[in-house]
Amino acid sequence: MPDRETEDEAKMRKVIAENIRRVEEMLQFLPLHPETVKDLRAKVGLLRTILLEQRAPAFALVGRRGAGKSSLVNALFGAKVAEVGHVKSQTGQGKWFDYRSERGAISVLDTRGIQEGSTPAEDDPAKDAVASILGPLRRKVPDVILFLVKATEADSGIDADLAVLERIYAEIEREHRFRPPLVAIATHCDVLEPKGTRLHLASAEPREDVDEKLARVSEVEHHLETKIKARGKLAPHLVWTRGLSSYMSFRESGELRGDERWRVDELVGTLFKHMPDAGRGTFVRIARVRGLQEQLATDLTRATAVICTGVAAVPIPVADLFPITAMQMSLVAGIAWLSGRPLDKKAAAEFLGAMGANVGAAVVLREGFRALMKVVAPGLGSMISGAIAFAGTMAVGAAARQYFLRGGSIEDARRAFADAKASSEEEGKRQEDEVRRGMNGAPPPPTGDA
Ligand SMILES: Nc1nc2c(ncn2[C@@H]2O[C@H](COP(=O)(O)OP(=O)(O)OP(=O)(O)O)[C@@H](O)[C@H]2O)c(=O)[nH]1
Ligand SMILES: [Mg+2]
Repeated sequence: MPDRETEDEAKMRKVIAENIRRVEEMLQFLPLHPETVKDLRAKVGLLRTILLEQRAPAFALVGRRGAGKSSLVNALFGAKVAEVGHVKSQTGQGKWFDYRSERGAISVLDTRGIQEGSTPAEDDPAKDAVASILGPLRRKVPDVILFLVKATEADSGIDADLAVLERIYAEIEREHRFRPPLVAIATHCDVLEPKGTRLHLASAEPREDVDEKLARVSEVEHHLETKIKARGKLAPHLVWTRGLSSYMSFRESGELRGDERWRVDELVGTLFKHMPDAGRGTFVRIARVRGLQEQLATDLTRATAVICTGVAAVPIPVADLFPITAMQMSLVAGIAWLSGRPLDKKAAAEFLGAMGANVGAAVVLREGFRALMKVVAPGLGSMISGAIAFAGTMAVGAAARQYFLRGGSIEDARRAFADAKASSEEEGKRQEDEVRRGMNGAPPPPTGDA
């Protein structure tokens, strides 16, 4: 559980946990094919992980002193959270440290510079730089290991660094039976020749200068990748090798003075891709990359919509829409949270209120009754159409994304709602068919999205 949880957040989490528990209970009563159950459980699991079980993503940053480890942490936050050393070696004894902003924390093992040139400013009793990080690695396993080299130093003595990296991998493997993905980064690419050519403002620079600089960046990347690939113990784990710049300048007060970050968004995308769901929600809040927030919010929406389709198949009176409404409310709260807002009822309730009280449920109710008038069916049970529950939930999710992630107005959100509802109806029918087929003992088609 995230620390520093406010009372409101704790309350909201309790409500969501209760909703999810109730839905799980309901789904149990559905005589579904085991594959369909498995799929629904996976979707409930995603909601649970994103909304209830988030933790700080954990990165081990390995690199010589001055390679730019602390700067990279700041670059991920887009704010000054880590002390950057300009003269002396800054980061002391290797330990896990939570860097945090009001949007969440990233747990970083900011190793003291490997191959020290000078004693770190903070006292480190451990003589061996490697020994100082083995202890912490035993205590907690990183989601991703980031290996940093200055672009200008990539060809000097990198073998010793890679030997250290191998030791680190061996240790993690021994302790955790896990080998984290490895991301190799050449930092300080902005200072490669031609030094004055700004990569972060490339469109304003002469094309040939930019090309020359990019060619140098590629050269460094190629060299770095070749070196790592030559080591059998590291090669299988390498997922990404890129040059970038994390340079940002801050005033004493912490105020941002200059931002020359280049390709950090690509790095963020890579880290997101290779970390478990339990860290993803927190990470997209911190890094504020809209595309990734959207991606996660879309996943949440779809998962909730499929679950609601299942819930609609449970034979309960039409009026008992509680679980569907509650799940839609949780979805809205979750999307608001991904955008960086606190996880509490207020934002979700205000939004739904402004949209026109419980829009999604209203749709389900209205169309459910319409269906009831048309069809003479025995038992009022499954009169809430799964297709309508699906489309209504997709619509709520689309509206929330429009409002919370894209900063749209309530009017925009209403439009997004109507569009998404119309465009999800066909898929809703397919989803409903799938659930019904499952109830008749047939497995879902293999292409059904998981
Ligand atoms: N131009 C440029 N400077 C950078 C970049 N990344 C870091 N720096 C600068 O390099 C110096 C060292 O950066 P740090 O982030 O403190 O390096 P570190 O790896 O944390 O160093 P230690 O904690 O001492 O091991 C600082 O002056 C940073 O401003 C970059 O991509 N480009
Ligand atoms: Mg540092």
